[in-house]
Amino acid sequence: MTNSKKPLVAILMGSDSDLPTMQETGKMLDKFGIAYATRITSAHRSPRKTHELVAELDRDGVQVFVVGAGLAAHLAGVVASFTARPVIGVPMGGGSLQGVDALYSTVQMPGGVPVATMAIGRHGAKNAGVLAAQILALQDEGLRDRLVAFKEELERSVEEKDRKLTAELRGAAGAVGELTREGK
Ligand code: C2R
Repeated sequence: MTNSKKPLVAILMGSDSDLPTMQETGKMLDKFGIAYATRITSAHRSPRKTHELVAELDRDGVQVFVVGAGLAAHLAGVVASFTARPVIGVPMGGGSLQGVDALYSTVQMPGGVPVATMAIGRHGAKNAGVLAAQILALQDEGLRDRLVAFKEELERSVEEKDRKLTAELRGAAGAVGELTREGK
């Protein structure tokens, strides 16, 4: 998941079990043509490595950190303690508390050390990719254009779903003679 250009985003995660979720972030960054590095590190299990890795990525020019972790998810907060770059946290779902533990651990940062916390799980991971792109787009007009096109694509996809549903209901209405309940 690391492409050949110099990474502008680092996707960090606490374990390989987070990878299926965090791949959603990578997919969005691929879509916008943003280079990124993907690494596993743990504030709990490998604190020294976490410190060194964040310092190294920071030095190498990473602009935004996206950090996924589950359970007592302290990784994003610890990353934020080591860098002045923006940190986006993604709480993993699953576990006995279905990700609510990770959500609270990620979002409840003490003043001075923000972590922009996304939704639990895949939607959060996807949005982390979009938010990272939006941050980078502040300095990159081409990227901003791609984000605008993405918004238009979202709008078109809703239109398409509505058109399809309306056509299906029309078909059904032919059989039952009506389109909406209000029509009764
Ligand atoms: P395993 O699947 O390796 O047992 O990990 C990981 O992000 C993962 O979701 C279970 C969960 O533990 C999380 N983990 C953290 C941290 N390190 C690992 N929350 C940390 O440093 O915050």
